[in-house]
Amino acid sequence: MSDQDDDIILSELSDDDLVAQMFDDLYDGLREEIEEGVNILLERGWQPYDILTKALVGGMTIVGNDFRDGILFVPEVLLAANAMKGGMAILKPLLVETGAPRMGKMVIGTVKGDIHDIGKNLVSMMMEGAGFEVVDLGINNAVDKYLDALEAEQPDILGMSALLTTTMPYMKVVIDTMKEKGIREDYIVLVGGAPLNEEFGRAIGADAYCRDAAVAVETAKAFVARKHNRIAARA
Ligand code: B1M
Repeated sequence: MSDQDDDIILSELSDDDLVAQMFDDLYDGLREEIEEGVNILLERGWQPYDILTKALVGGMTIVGNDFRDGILFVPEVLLAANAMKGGMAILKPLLVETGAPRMGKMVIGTVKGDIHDIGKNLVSMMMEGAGFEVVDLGINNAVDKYLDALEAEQPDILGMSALLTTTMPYMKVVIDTMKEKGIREDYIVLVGGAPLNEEFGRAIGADAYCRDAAVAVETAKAFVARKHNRIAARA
């Protein structure tokens, strides 16, 4: 974001300035700088979870908002997501070690007959950036592939993506099969993709349609919080 970024020595910045600089570097998709920033914060004794939430997720929230508002575009967001992944790769093993709380878990895949995956990948990256564990099934997923993954992974959320008007009805096949098997209510079902809209999401029995990756993250957070509150109320 700044022309002066070249002159900045990350290790000489105060914690607050370093985090602010990492927001800028994430926005600019500078993976090496993000990795360096994460390592410096770790050396300074920051907890991995604090680095994730305060430096990386904080920065990615700005990217997500500007993407939603049409200020950033797909190539820039992919670069930012790549930089974020660099930081995440350092933190991931440490987060598992320290048992830091996770936001939740999502299984996601593009539906049968559809090979578009750029949007789905963005959603996966943004969800990971927001602290969710994501199991990405890739493209062209038949109903059995989704159901097997639900059983094996026991996620909070099933996410489905479709970019073609000819493939989006397949989402209903998956949801109807979940109903037949009596497992529909066990999962939060979120759907997305350019040809979908809220009305379609409602009509096929999804919990929510997500217009973009930023909305997917916010929707997932809201539904998982609601689920946890329900479980707590029952206990
Ligand atoms: Co295709 N394609 N394509 N294509 N392609 C579209 C979708 C199309 C609208 C282009 C057009 O004609 N204007 C059109 C569909 C028309 C229709 O159905 N009415 C189309 C067509 C026709 C086709 C083929 C049939 C072309 C052909 O072969 N004759 C063919 C189909 C192949 C198949 O799937 N079986 C095809 C192939 C391809 C490529 C392989 C060349 C390539 C895909 C590469 C890839 O994905 N790896 C491609 C591309 C790139 C596009 C366009 C140009 C761009 C899609 C994209 O990546 N957008 C697209 C035109 C367009 O959409 N303007 C088009 C950027 C991405 C970030 O946005 O995917 O919408 P999006 O994801 C967003 C949200 O939708 C949401 O969040 C994302 C991030 O913000 N979201 C979710 C998406 N999934 C979500 C899941 C969630 C939540 C949110 O779950 C929780």
